[in-house]
Amino acid sequence: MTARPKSNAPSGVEAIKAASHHLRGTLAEQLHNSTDHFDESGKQLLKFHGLYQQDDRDQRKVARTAEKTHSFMLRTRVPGGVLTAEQYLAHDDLAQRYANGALRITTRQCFQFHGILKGDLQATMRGLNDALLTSLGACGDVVRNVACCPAPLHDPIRRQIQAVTRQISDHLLPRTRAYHELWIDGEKVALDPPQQEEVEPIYGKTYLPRKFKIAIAYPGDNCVDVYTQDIGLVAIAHGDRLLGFNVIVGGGMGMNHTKVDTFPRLGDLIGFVTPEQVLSVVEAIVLVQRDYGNRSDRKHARMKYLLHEWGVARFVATVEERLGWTLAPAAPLPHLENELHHGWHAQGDGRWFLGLSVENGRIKDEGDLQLRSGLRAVIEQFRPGVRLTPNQDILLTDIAPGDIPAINALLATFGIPLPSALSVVQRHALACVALPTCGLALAEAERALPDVIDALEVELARLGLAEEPFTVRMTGCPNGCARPYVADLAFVGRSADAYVVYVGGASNGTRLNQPYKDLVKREQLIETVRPLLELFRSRRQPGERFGDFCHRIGVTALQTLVNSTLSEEEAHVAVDASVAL
Ligand code: SRM
Ligand code: SF4
Repeated sequence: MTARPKSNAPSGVEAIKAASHHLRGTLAEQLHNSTDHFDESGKQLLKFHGLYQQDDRDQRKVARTAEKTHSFMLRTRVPGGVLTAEQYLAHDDLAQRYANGALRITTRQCFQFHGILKGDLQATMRGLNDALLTSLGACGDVVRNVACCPAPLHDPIRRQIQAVTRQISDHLLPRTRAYHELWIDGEKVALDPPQQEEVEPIYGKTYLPRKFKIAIAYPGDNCVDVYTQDIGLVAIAHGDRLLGFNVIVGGGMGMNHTKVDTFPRLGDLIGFVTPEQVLSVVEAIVLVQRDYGNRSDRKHARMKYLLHEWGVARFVATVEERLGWTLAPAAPLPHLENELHHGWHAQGDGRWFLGLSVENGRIKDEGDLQLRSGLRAVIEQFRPGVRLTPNQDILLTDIAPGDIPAINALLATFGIPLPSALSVVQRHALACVALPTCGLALAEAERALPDVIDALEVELARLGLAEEPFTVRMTGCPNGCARPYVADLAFVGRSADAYVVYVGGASNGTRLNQPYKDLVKREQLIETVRPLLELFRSRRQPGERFGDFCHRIGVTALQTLVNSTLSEEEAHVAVDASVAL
C-alpha cells in the first residue's frame, strides 16, 4: 500500500480564524447563552483573548460522568514581567473574587488565574482593564508575552532592553477591537456589526500559523532561555552603551513522545542588529513565519520547523529580502548564566530589591506558608514595584534601605522564607502547571515536584552536593512548558505517573539534554538518578556542573555503566575510557 501524501489544505483552526472577523466569531452570542462553556470554534478564538476553556480533571474522576463542569484559565500579558504595586494588588483581588484564590506566575513572566466561571469572565477582564492590564494576545497564534531579564538594576542597558521589550510587545499586539467590544464595552457589541474594514497590519485575517515567542537576554544573563525562543535577542553592550543585539532564531521545546518528526530545537545565531534596526528585523522574521510557516499541520507549524526544513541560509536570505539589506555578522556572545535574582540586592540608585523564590510559581496560602497574604501585606504597606521572572519567581523592587528590616520581619510573620533558607536545588527547580487544570497533561508536575525535590535534597546532602547549582525541571507532558529540554536534569510526563528522565542539558540553557531512561515511575525517579549523582560526585572535573558531566560522559555510556555489574573502581576506569573515545 502506498503512503497517502500529506494534505496541504489549511487546518481547521485556520478556517476558524479566517471566518472570525478578527477574533470575534460568535463569542458575543455564546458568552450570554445559558451553557457554562463555548463551542469548539469559540474555544480556539478565546485563546487569542488570553482564555483557555478547561475543566478540573480531579473532578472528572469524582463525578464519573462524561459531563464536564467548565471553568476558564485567564493569562495576563506582562511584558518583561513588570507590574506596579497597584497592578499586583488588582491581580490579587481578582484571584480572590473570581478565580480559585491563587495566582500562578508563568515561565514567561505572566500571571494566570484558574477556575473562573463563564459568568465572571467579563467582570474579571474589566477589572484587569481598570488596572491598565490586558490578556489580549497572551495566548493564541500571535506573538506571546515578550520576555526580558527582569532585574531592576540601575544601569542604562537594563533600562534600554526593558524599553525595547515594551516596544516589540506593543508593535506586535493584535490591533482588533474585538477584545474591547467583547469584554470591556460589553453591550456595544450587540449593537454594532463587526467592522468589516478593520485591518491587522502585521497579522492579517489568519494571524500566525502558530504561537510565537520572543525574549531578550541581558549580556551574560540567560534567565529568559534565549535559545528556546522563536526569536531570542542577546543584548551586546560596551560599558554603558547598548550596541545592539545578537539575533537567535528557531528555538522551541514542544514535541510528542511518539512522533519522531517533532522535536525540541535550540535557536541558531544569525547576526547582529543595532537598537534602531531591531524592531524591523523582528517584524521581518515574524512576517516570514506568517507567510511561509506550515498552516496545514499544527504539529509542524512553529517556526523551528521552517528553519529545520529550509536551513539557516535560506531563512536568513528570505528575511533579508524582506528587509532590503543584509544582517551584520553576530558579535562575540558573552558567556551566559541563568541568574535567579534571589535575595536582597542594591539596585545602584539608593534603592534595593528582594528576589523571593515562589515554589513552581504558585502564590497561595497553605498551612504555615501564607505566601499570598504575606505578599499582599508587604505590597500594600510598602508599595514596591513588582517583577515576575522567567523562573516563576517574584522581585519586589525600589525599596528604601530603611524598610528592609521591617519587610524581612513581616515576611517572617507569614512564614515566607528568604531564598537563602531554601535548598539550592529547590531554588533552581521549575514545574509546569499540569494536573488538574491542563487538558494536555499526561502526568503530575507542579503537585509532584515538591516531594521529588525533598527526596533529592536528602540524596544531595548525603553525597555532599547540597550546594551544587543545577536545574531540575518537571513537566506533565512533552510540550515543554517549563523548558525541560535545556535543564541539567528533567522529568517529562509520559503516562499517568511515569516520566522520561533527561540528563545532560546546560544550566545556562545553551545545550539540549538527552533521554536517559523511559517510563520511570514517580516513586523511582530518585533511585534512577542516584547512581548518576554518585558517578558525578566521584568523577567530575573541577567546577564541572552535573549536566556538563552527563554530556561529557554521554547518555549511552552512563546507561551502560549504571546497568553493569562493574565494581566502583571498574566503573571509574570505564568512565575514563568512554571519555577518551
Ligand atoms: Fe505552555 C500549552 C501552560 C510556557 C510550550 N501551556 C499549554 C497550555 C495552554 C495547555 C493547552 O494548550 O491546553 C497550558 C495551560 C496549563 C494550565 O492549566 O494553566 C500551558 N505554558 C504554560 C505555562 C503556564 C507553564 C508554567 O508552568 O508556567 C507557561 C505560560 C507562559 C506564558 O505566560 O505565556 C507556558 N509553553 C510554555 C513554554 C516555555 C516558554 O514559553 O518559555 C513552552 C516551550 C517553548 C515553546 O513554546 O516551544 C510551552 N505549551 C507549550 C506547547 C507546545 C508547543 C509546540 O510548539 O509544540 C503547548 C501545546 C500546544 O501549543 O499545542 C502548550
Ligand atoms: Fe500542560 Fe504539558 Fe504544558 Fe505541562 S508541559 S502545562 S502538562 S501542556
